[in-house]
Amino acid sequence: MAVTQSKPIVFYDFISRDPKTRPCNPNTWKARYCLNYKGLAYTTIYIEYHWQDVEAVCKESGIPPSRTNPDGTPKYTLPSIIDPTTGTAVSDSFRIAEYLDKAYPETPVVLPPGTRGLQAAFVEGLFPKMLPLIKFGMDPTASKFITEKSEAYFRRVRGADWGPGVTLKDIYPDTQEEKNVEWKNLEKAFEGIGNWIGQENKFIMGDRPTFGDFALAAFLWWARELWGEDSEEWKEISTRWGEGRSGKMLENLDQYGAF
Ligand SMILES: N[C@@H](CCC(=O)N[C@@H](CS)C(=O)NCC(=O)O)C(=O)O
Repeated sequence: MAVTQSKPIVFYDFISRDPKTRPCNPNTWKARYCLNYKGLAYTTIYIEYHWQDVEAVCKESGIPPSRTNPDGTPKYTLPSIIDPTTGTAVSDSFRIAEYLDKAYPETPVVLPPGTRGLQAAFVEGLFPKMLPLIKFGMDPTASKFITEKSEAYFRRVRGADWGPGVTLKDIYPDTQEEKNVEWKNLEKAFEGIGNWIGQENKFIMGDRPTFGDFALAAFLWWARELWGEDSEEWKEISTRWGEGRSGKMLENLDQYGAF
């Protein structure tokens, strides 16, 4: 299936409420980092979070659903890509990474041969560790990421992820005591991830980043957008915890952070 790219890939990402806010969805960033790292040409189409937009755009463009809803109906999600060079449409960041490695084998590999299972396990293991961050991200005032049109939908589905009838208000640590607990949990989570990777390693596999690093960097990127680059919270995460390894990691990937 190896090809030479002849036309830019079309990459679908979410639009932010404030046009000055950088794209900040942790799932779409995994795919964007892969595209940038591989040096592939692409154009971005920004769409609303609102499911009718995601579903309508995907269906119209022939992008398959990435999974099924609990009721068995197809679920369409971003990131998604369409590659006009091969006529292929792919959804789900991991599948996108696999596709790009296969279609463009001369570009830097993001899932090195023999590491697929480990990469998948790393990304899956990362998610529960990032739950404290996700809770902070459910801040009712942090909807600067989500447009007005998509806000009600975002609140409903993200709440429902935690159980029937759960609202974002229930998830967000809104008392100082809850904040302190989740902040400590987040610090411990980053410490744990640092121990997985090893102090001597820049990235999971050593000197070169791979898909799992992009997944971690995508969460860090989100944290930076959430609190703001100059906030005390971001300074603590990026420069104090783990002797600043998270900040350094994101900096090391800055060269692949174009959007
Ligand atoms: N495992 C998927 C997750 C994709 C996903 O769940 N994307 C969410 C945004 S964070 C989405 O598109 N949601 C649309 C919706 O809920 O309608 C990936 O890595 O691509």
